[in-house]
Amino acid sequence: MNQQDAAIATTFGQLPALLLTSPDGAQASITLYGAHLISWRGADGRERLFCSAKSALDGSKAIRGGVPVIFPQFAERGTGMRHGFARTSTWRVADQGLDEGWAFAEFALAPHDLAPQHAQAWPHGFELRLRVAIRANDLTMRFEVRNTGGEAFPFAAALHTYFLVDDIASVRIDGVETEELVISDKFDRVYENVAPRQALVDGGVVLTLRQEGFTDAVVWNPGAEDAAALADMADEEYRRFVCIEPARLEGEVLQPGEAWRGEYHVS
Ligand code: TA6
Repeated sequence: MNQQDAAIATTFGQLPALLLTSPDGAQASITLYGAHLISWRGADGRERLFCSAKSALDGSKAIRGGVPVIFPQFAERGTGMRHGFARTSTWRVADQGLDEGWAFAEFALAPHDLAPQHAQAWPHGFELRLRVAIRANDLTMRFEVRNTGGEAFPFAAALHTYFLVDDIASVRIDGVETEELVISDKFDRVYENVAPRQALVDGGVVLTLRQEGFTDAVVWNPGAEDAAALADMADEEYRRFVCIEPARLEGEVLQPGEAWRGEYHVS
């Protein structure tokens, strides 16, 4: 396999995307809209990410599934737009290729890429980078925020990962609470200063999750009632995913010239 075959241009719904393929057969698709990882299959061929059949895939609304990049605000913790503008902005491909068997792509977002209303509402000099790399049954995401302006700014960030599961009722999450976590209904909880290693146990499958830089985590499933109220989710789909999200919810302030980095490793 040569460098060109590791990342090829494709579409997902109506959205331009990159398809990554590693020499050992792992695959991932990332849309430029949101630098949104929407599908990841390890070399074992199994899809690991949920994406709703009802998700908008035309750039009119954030994608419901995969890994939305949350920046510069988490949920409604601030006066800006819910979960920030990164997931609904169109990023650029900054780099792509092969590196020691990893197929990777790196996406960039700066103020000149934003819709004018977002650049006005959040008037800071910044550059975001998201690097997605896959090999064997491993996924690594690296998110970087750089202050390219003249003034400090605070931000929040998260990788709002929708893991595909067989049935939410039989899933176990280790590492976020002192006891193992089982989800039986609507669940939405923030874990500050969480342990950096967690596990998602879904029947015979164990995904190991490791976060660096991200100090917090959020676990979410809407449950039957809230799922029914979501226009971009089919009623029964809540059973098929759980969001486990490495996050930096608050407190991070970047001085001019400084950068912050958060990583998520899943295997
Ligand atoms: O991360 C959990 C959360 O903030 C929930 O409260 C939930 O509503 C979810 O994100 C999805 O938000 P969205 O804006 O994508 O509908």
